[in-house]
Amino acid sequence: MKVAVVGATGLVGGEILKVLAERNFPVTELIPVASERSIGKKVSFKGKDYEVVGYDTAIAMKPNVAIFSAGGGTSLAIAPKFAEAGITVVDNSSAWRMDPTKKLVVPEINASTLTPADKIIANPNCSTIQMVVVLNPLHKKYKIKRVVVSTYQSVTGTGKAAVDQLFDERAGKEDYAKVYPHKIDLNVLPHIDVFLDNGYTKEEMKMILETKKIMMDDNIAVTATTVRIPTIGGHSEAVNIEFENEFDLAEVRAMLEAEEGVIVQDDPKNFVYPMPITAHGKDEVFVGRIRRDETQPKTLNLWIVADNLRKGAATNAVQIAEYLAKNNLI
Ligand code: 2RA
Repeated sequence: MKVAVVGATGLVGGEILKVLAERNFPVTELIPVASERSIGKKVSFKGKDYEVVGYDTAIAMKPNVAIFSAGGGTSLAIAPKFAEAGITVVDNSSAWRMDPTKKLVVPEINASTLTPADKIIANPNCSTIQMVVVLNPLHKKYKIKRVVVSTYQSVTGTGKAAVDQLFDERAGKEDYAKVYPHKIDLNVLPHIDVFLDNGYTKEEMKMILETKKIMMDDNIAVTATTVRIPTIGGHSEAVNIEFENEFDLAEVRAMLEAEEGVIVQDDPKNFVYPMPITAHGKDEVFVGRIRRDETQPKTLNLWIVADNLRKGAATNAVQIAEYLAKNNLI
């Protein structure tokens, strides 16, 4: 497989290269791609250096698949050019996610809907992916009515500049580039992405709308508060789930333990629960603090953590590419 990685010099781009190598994706030719100012830079893949090329050069090289992590604007402008040349695009940005003509894919849930006609496939938002991986088996069994989620999101979700802001503040620098409107070190910002007219942030609306699209059920009510915290290992989420049907706690635990890509870490007496520091660099979604909401029937509380650059971005995108390759769709 000829594989292009568009945005190869970014934080997620670097993670995509690592995941492709770790999972032994059958790469016969790697094409790292970036904007004008990065052309000629080198990226390393499986111990070899590759020179970054521009968009037109990459299209002319006819990769089977192009995994994009280059931002919404670039994706809107460039992904259709790849698609028109017959190259399947897996896109990490928010540009195509809610386009009704594009599939929004978490492989464990809805990869079976993909066909060779899907030339631009959207990778969901990081905080949505880790939540739906856990919600989906529970929805199938007990039918979800409503989800209330609060997130605790890593600065890596904003990108390299945000990680620099955190460490510059921590180092006590006076003069440094600010990505956030406030200090992030020793602080918490109830603000991810832009504020919309309804008072929610775009990140919150992503969680609300993308969940329904991926799980193919508009009746699932979701409300969200998304929060940036000064951590780097991954995103965490406190999730309250109300079901139509009664559940059994032991059965919930057993179902999640059996779920592909999910690891249950739930032994509070021994201080075992998911944390960003232990999820960092891992491909799985970790779930713990599984307990009944004692204030109303048929309602569950749990805590979900995943590395947002892995399952929340690079790993999910590579898993989509793996599905396409395995099923001769590219
Ligand atoms: C964030 N959801 O954490 C974004 C990244 N895709 O800001």
